[in-house]
Amino acid sequence: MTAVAVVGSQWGDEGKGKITDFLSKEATMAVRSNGGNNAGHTIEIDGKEFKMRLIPSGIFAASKGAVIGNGVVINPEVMFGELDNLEKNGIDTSKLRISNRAHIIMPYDIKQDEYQEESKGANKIGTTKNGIGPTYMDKASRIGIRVCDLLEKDTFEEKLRANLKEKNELFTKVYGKPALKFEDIFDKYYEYGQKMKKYVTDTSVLVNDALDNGEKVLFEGAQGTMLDIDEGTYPYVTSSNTISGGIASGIGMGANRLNTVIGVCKAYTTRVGEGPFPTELKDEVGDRIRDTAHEYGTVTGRPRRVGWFDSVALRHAKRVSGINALSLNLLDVFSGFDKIKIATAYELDGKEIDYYPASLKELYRCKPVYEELPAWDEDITQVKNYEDLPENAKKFLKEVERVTGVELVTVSVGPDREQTIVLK
Ligand code: 2SA
Ligand code: MG
Repeated sequence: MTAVAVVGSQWGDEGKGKITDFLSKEATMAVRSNGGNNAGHTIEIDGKEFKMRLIPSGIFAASKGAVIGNGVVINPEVMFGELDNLEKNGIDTSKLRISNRAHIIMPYDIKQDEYQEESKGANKIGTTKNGIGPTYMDKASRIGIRVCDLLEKDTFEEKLRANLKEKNELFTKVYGKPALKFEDIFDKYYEYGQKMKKYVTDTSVLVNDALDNGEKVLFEGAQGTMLDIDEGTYPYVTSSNTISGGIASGIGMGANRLNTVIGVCKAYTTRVGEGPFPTELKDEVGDRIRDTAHEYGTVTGRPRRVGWFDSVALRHAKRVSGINALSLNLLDVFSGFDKIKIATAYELDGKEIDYYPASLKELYRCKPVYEELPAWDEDITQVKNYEDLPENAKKFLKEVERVTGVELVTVSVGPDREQTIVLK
């Protein structure tokens, strides 16, 4: 198998970094195709922790390149910060490749994200305030600044002047905020472009060539299916396609190229930010899961909302992303629990349904239909083989496979690389 994608199958933070790290050792190329520094996972290498938000975590192992594809939005300051940190720790960063078609997160995009959220008040999305949404807005409105534009001084100047005119109008007239100055942005960002130059190429060619040569390429998804701009809980979503289809467009490759799509999930569900969450637990059970699993955001530090495993959402994710393998994390959290619940369907206005409603109002009226499974007392954090798991843990995993219709490939029982049970 040459092309393996890792995608989140819930609302992000599923622990994609772990399986990505695991698979990246075999891959010669690691690729990111959506989102920006709203993503993030922590990778541990030789006892050192690296917080990766933009650079593919495959940078540590991939011999042929760590690729930032055209579908990614780049904050150059964050990127160079990450690069500096890697270099300081002796990691070879020369394999980084950046798409000439990727869009740049500009200072006005970050401001716009902040002002938009502020003005929405109670209806805010709860974004990471990294300027992700406004950058994709610029892209869709065809005023975005791409990497290749940053490299042409006159093009960049022209676009920046035009954009600032428009954005400042919005900032001052609609939001009552100060205007941004051309001089404060131009030189700094042109410099970023010059610094970026050595990494810039047509990454679509690079990735397609690697696939044509039979190389193993790992596609690192960011966020999760339920945050997808088309298939997620709109408008409480991020602004990119987080589903596997987003990989094809975010790289410039055929949709038929992926062999395996691994969906990553937790043994329960979490969500940060606002929006519907049918299986949410607002009680002491939820608090217990949050405390046991340290469910606080890596990017914003916000406490994550916690709920039971939702197979309706999982089956939705399986369908829209073509998930054909499942990687489950944080099974160990349920040691010492009395029971575990799995939502098998929703009840909407007295009727049982088996699909994810598009309407937010309907979603808010959905009540999960649960089945209950007994938990276990044993500490399972040192278990290495499936056979050695407590019977009830095995039953839970079997049930996850049954209700999702996808086979598990890995199960994680702790944060360490070693604490992974490989099933297939
Ligand atoms: P934004 O900033 O425009 O993308 O925010 C829109 C909504 O999307 C949510 N969001 C996320 N939720 C969970 N995880 C995210 N990213 C990382 C991941 C998290 C991490 O990929 O796993 O590990 O640090 C992520 N990114 C965006 C956000 O809360 C808003 O609800
Ligand atoms: Mg994450």
